[in-house]
Amino acid sequence: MTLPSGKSIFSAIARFAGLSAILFVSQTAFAAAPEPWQIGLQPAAGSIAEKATSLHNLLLIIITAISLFVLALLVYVCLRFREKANPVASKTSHNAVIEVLWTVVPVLILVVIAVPSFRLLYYLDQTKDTDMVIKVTGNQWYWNYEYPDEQIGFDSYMIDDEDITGDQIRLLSVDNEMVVPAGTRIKLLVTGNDVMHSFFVPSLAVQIYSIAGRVNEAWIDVPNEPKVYYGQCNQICGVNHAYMPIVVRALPQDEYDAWLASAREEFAL
Ligand SMILES: [Cu+2]
Repeated sequence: MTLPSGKSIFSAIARFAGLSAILFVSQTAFAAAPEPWQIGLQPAAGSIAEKATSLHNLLLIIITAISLFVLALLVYVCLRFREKANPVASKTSHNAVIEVLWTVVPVLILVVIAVPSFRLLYYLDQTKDTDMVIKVTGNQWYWNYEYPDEQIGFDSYMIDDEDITGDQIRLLSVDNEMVVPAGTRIKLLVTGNDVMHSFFVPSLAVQIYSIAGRVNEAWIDVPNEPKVYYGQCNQICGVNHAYMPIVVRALPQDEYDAWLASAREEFAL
């Protein structure tokens, strides 16, 4: 077997990178789904996800700095105090300055983390300014969506591998999607019928448990562009846990109204 020349490797990498970039842009333009070899979070959609992503980025900087600092200390100690360089060990047992420092500095770091963290928690808690309500019920192994104001409700099952068509995504596409108008804030009332499930849509930064006999409240801020957001059950709930995905489809108001008109006939409660 002959190896390709350096030039052709570079052009192959360049072509691959270009192709990936095109695929990435074309897919993310219409859908928020995981990408092959993705590192990091899915692109943030809506104000909650933007705040969660910026908190994540802040934490990433802080934990990276702490890890590098601890690594540097370890390397320094290993070299400076190894037996050869330091044959007589120090008998020091106390150092007031260092003890104050290693107490105060972590406290300050935790305060820096706590402020944006609590700000986000309280932001998540404000479900009062929402435009509409959807009740989400977790079942073994599918989701059920009810629109109480419209008196409609339907089950949402994953599309099996052999039935996948067109632009449907394996393990993520469903037969009946949770359709919402773009540019709205939606209150979710999440409950369960059997074991625990968890309603999780990464790009919208919503994750909330679905528990029988209890209604958990959350809200999502759907951006003002038509797009499909994919999610999955995030609580191990039995053999088909991996096969109860979530699809939130945001449509422009007129298309949503058209969907609603047909849904009123098909899914009337
Ligand atoms: Cu599950």
